[in-house]
Amino acid sequence: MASFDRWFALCGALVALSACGPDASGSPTRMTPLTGESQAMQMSLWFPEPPHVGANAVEFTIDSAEAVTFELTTEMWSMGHGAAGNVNPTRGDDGVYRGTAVFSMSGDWLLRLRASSNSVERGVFDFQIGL
Ligand SMILES: [Cu+2]
Repeated sequence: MASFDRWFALCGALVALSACGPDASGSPTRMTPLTGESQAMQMSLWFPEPPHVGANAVEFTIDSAEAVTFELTTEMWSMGHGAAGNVNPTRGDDGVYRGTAVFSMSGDWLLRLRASSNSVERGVFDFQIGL
């Protein structure tokens, strides 16, 4: 379960985020949401499966009922590259946004979600992901 050890270490390094780890049901794949904050909007983000090298499903909710669009990018800033194949999240009928984040190698990544509504920038949510 080395991947879980790394996941918990990552959570410890995140600042001002809520508790990380499996939910109360003990499910090994559903993580307690992380929380990002940007201007007047709050985001709760989680990975249905522990983050890994390759394509990762990303899910989140926001506390806004208005139409918000998101651009999802991934960046390995230490090496100055991103990854191809990210899929911008779209909002499902259940209110949950779902997208895909690609991490093309192990190391530290930045997952960035840039929010806009009606072509007006609403803020940027950054999550540090260690693989
Ligand atoms: Cu790299």
